[in-house]
Amino acid sequence: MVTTTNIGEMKSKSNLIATYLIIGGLVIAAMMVFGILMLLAQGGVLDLPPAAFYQFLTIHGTGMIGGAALAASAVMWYFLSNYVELSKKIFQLNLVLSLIGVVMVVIGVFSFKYASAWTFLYPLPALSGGAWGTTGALLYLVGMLILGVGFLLLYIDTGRAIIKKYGSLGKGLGWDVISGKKAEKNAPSPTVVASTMVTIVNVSALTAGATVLIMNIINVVNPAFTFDPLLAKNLTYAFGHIFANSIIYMGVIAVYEILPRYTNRPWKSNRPFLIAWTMSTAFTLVIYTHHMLMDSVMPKWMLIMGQVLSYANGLPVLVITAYGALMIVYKSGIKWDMASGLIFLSMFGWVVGVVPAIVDATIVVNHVMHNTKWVPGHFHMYMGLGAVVMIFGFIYYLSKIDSNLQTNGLDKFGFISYTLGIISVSVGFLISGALSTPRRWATHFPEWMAPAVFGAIGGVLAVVALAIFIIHFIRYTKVRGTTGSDRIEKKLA
Ligand code: HEM
Ligand SMILES: [Cu+2]
Repeated sequence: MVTTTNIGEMKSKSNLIATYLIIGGLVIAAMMVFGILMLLAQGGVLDLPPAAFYQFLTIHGTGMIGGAALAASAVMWYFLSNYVELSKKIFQLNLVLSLIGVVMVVIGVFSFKYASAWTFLYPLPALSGGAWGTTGALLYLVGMLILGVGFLLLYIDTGRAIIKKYGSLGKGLGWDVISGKKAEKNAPSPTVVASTMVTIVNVSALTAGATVLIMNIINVVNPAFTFDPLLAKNLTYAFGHIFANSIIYMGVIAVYEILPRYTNRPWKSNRPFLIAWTMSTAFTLVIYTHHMLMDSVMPKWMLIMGQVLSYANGLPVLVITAYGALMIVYKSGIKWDMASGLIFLSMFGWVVGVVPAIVDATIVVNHVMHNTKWVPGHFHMYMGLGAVVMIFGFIYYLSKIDSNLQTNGLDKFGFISYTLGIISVSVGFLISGALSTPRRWATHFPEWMAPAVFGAIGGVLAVVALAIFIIHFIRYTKVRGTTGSDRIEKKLA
């Protein structure tokens, strides 16, 4: 029953969701501009001092991961709150802490020249060779800590709510169904399963991240305090790898929720689905060691494990989701519009982006491709054409079910322009990688320049498209609530 109080509650919930999405979208768009400027500099078109390039690199990496995680957490929160009781206060607090963190990071990078890249690898924050000082490092590190604490609180809350409803996180992953104690038809929904996975991996990631940030902060304040660089690197990549990965696992909830509404077919958690998610939970936690392959002092078994499991990491969930998406759409008479189109595109981007990642995880290839632009090549594909497209699909979905706002030819143009744009950015990187162009170099030899310029043109297409998506969404927030919620399902199928 829809009462006036829960209409008010729904409105304020979707206000908060909209704020998350608009901020996330604007951050991603702004970071794309820095991406384009970096490519133009590498392509020899723009005369950018190397120090500025590294500041751009730092803000781009930090802002993309932060902005996309923020928006993706709104997707997760929106759907998860239909199953469990989440705290709106915590969700608000996370937004406030994120904004404080972002402001500090931006000031640290642009006013105080901080440029360690978003990986802030110890002891770089304290040892800049004069490129930046203590203030810049502290602003950045403390800003990241505040951001991290906000997200940590959010995932502690999702964990609390899941445990309260389902009994334990294991049950949230459906372990009692896997073991046969509970019938498949009573399994937790895909949204709950994915949210449980994200809760587990991100609480671990953020705890590791907070630990190493605090150690770095003490080291910056008092350089006499040092700690084991190998431990620091492990903690840093445990944080960075897992947190960045979790974006796609939050975004995929949009796929699980939106495709069934468009096809009138349920997306059920069956046993293979649950097993795949449990496998990906375990793998995601341990494979950050693929960032340590050059650290010969690491225990060999850890490196081998990292290498082998990296192949397998996202694969179970990817395969089960891609297959599920194809099955649910097949002969369903689905209506293709912006939301369903973007959701389908995101599956394509994810699958295609994983292929060069798997190629790179092969040791013989890794010997050649390691630290070349091949690496940003694959992650721009599955982040740019996969993870964030799930978010864009969600914003078109929301504006469709909750208003009478129509999409038009401009939105379609945006769809095509975005697809071509990100493919060009990624292909530009992959070609650079194949030419053995190193990643993270401000200056390129002339023979490395052409793919960078090509990528920059693709970047412009992508940023124009994203502007169209954001304008559509902002227009929606102005006319929100012009459709009754009871008409929702009819409108889609
Ligand atoms: C218009 C779209 C984009 C352009 C033009 C672009 C451009 C770039 C460039 C030039 C680099 C540095 C490459 C190098 O190592 O030499 C980079 C790195 C990176 N980008 Fe993007 N990017 C775009 C979209 C995205 C998106 C959508 C994400 C994630 C959501 C993302 C995340 C990252 C990350 C994490 C790095 C690594 C930073 C580092 O090495 O520290 N980018 N990007
Ligand atoms: Cu990784």
